[in-house]
Amino acid sequence: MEMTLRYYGKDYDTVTLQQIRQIPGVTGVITTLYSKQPGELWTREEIRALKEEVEAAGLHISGIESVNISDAIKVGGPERDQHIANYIETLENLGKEDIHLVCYNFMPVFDWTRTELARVRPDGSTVLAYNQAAVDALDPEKMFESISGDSNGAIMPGWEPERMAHVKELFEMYADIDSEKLFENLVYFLKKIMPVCNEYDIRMAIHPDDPAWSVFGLPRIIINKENILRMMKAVDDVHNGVTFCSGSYGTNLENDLPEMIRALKGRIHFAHVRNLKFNSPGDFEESAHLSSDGTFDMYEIMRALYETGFDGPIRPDHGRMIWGEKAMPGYGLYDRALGATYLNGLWEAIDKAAHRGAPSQP
Ligand SMILES: [Mn+2]
Repeated sequence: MEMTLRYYGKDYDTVTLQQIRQIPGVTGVITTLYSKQPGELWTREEIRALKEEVEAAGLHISGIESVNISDAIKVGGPERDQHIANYIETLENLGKEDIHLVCYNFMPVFDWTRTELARVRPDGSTVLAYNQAAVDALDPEKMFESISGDSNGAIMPGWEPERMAHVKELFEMYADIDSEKLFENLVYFLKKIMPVCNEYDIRMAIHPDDPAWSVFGLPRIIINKENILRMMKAVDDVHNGVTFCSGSYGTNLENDLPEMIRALKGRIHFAHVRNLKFNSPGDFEESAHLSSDGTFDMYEIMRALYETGFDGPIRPDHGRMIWGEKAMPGYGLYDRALGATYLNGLWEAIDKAAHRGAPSQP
């Protein structure tokens, strides 16, 4: 296991690589070329420049989050094969630069969905939150306005203004796409990219849909154990794996997170570990990482990762906004650093307990 932090690049992130370098136990970053549009090619020179920037700060690139999938690939539109060709060439360029992990998602139109980006908690911190009744009352085309108005000026991943300006057309593109069709298009994409993933040993790690159910009538497929197992079986290659995001799968309380981790053993290439606090099944907020602040048992989640031999990067996921910090909602420095430190502490305790009683080395 390697502890990492997400980094959006110097032009977009309020957190610097130098700050990340000072979080105890964090040795890598999960990053991206944030200005790239889905479907666009990443050149080797651009990737190398990003890598050099990270390495100059004494860190390394542990993986990419994300190389985004275009809507043409998701709906099987006319530009699909060209976009897949660009994706393959991007993977080849990443492989040549010794980067072997790519996180992506296959969510239609909207990436993650939250109804509040700054809900105030009793301690004065602010957090992202979701309320189903608020979603049900909302016109999806107004969703972007409500998100962008509250983002501290940041461009939220998956909510890029260029795409959201065409949200009506996006909905029309998906009019005939049900969950079966979306699944077929995912399998089509995975089959096309597996040869290059094998050649360069690139582990693809699909991020779950968040929340893990259909919103605004759009299909969502990466939501539970059954669907992921189906996806892995359809393209049965170790390079076709998953990002285990506790905060996304955990939005559905029927998902037993430690049990899912055990069922996906060997195919979890990357983990986002965070807690949620449920106020009711349709209302949750992104609490501190600590078990006692939320609904999940973080010790059991980390223990399941440990016991299944997980050896990929973990990152604390969204954090609360605390201590007066102004940053992209969910992506401040302070609470994510606390999260990383807490998760490292759990891991150390689990590791030491596992070795207790084992014969001591001479
Ligand atoms: Mn996540």
